[in-house]
Amino acid sequence: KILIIGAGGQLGTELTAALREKHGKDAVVATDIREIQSADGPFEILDAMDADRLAELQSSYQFTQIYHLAAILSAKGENNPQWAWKLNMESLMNILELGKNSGVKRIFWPSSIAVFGPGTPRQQTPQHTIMDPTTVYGISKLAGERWCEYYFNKYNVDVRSIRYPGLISYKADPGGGTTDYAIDIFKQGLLHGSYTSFLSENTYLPMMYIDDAVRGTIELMDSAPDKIKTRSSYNLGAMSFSPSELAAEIKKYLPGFSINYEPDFRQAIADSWPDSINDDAARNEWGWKPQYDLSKLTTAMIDGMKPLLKHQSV
Ligand code: VAH
Repeated sequence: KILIIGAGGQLGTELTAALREKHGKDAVVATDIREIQSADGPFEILDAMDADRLAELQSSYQFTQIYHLAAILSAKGENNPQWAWKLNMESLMNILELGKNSGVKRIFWPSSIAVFGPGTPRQQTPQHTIMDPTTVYGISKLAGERWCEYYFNKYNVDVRSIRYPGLISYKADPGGGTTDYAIDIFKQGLLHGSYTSFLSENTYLPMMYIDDAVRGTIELMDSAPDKIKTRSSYNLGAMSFSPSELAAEIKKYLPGFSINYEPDFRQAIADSWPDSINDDAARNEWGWKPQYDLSKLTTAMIDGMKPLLKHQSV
């Protein structure tokens, strides 16, 4: 059985659906800290910081794979750094310990481009480079990467990880990240025809459409262990764009769309992150290849969000 932690989140929602499609509904146990409305299969309440509850679920379901997706993201983390650190680290340590002491065979844990910082080369950021994150989220992801590698080297825990760029999707809301503008812009564009961006017009960030992220994650988890040479976390690239480039693309569908810019504290976070990512290691070691570029992403988002908005009778 497969355990998903944070199944109600932006990534968890779609990864749970994809894994249920692949392995059957009952093979995937969705968990979250609160009930999820559209739980379409086995569901349990789980606070990932509660090691006893985790052990209880492990003994009833005998999980062999875990996807641990619960975390406090970059922007939200800055409002309460101690809490973000506690949640992000304690939950990861609980899962790694479970991997060491139980029948769990494979673990997935997401890292992020937030592990990079102002000292990191911005363009085509290499797999191995300076890492000096400035957010509590980035610090927790960098520390988490070191712990994943440690548990692999020391205890042979088969843990795998991806440094996700900003993930763009419409089925579930994002959880308080710096890249969230690139989702909200579609929603506001469709609803109101305009958007006020909290990042400035030429702020480039690495981004990825959710289908690529889900497919890449499952491909990584399905790869033979000897292919996975990187046990900290893999750089994964797909595209890179700025708010003004995204706005221009949206205008092709919504000709009257307008954007203005009111950068806030998230601008400094974005400025500390890479513009684009070199993902040769993932491509060479387990065959990663993105399928969505900016124009395909825009089409998918507009198509996906239109019915949603009508449904809300806005
Ligand atoms: C964030 N979306 O903005 C996340 C991500 C690329 C960064 O991990 O916090």
